[in-house]
Amino acid sequence: MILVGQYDSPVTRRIAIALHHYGIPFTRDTRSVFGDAAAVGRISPLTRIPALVLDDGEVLIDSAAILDHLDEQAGDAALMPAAGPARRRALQMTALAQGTLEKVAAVVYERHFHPPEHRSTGWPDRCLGQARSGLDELTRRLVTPYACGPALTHADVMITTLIWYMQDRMDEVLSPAAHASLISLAAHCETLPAFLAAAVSESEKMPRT
Ligand SMILES: N[C@@H](CCC(=O)N[C@@H](CS)C(=O)NCC(=O)O)C(=O)O
Repeated sequence: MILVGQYDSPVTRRIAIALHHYGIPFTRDTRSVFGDAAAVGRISPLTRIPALVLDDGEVLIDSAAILDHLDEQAGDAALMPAAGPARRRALQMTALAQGTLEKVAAVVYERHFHPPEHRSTGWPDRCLGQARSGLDELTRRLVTPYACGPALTHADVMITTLIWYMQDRMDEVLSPAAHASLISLAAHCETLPAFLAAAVSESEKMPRT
């Protein structure tokens, strides 16, 4: 199978980490969703990443829907509890982290695509406030050693790729004091083999304006 997308996309990287964690072999298409938009659009109908091209040519889009398929392949090793409160909790923590990413990315895109004189003032502030609330709530709900308890879940993966993105690209609402537990969880996860195997190289970063 082929994973389409660059690893500076936290939702793409989280698919790569799951694939490595499950030991599922894959190759990569690292063309840029911005620089090579036409090529990516021929594979991924919304011209978004990640997309996963299965061996029979079927194309899966959207990280949650892709992980649903991979978790099925992984069976008992899946990074998502099968049912009950544990599953609900892991899904909610993952949703909080992914929702926070969406608000951070909205600010990054606003600044990247609009020159200062055309930028909205209210919208980025609203997004930054929502991102800060997301980080605060994740911090409140976090347990140890992993986000949802004793075992690694997709919530840890999403939190870690989110923290990487914020530290690399836009860390103004990430507080080293208030969000220390998230930062330290991410630092630990980055030392795990599946995360190291999906490290972000300089060539996979969206250009800065
Ligand atoms: N909900 C989607 C979000 C995908 C997404 O927003 N991907 C970004 C990269 S992180 C993208 O492709 N951006 C380009 C665009 O939307 O034009 C998922 O989880 O896969």
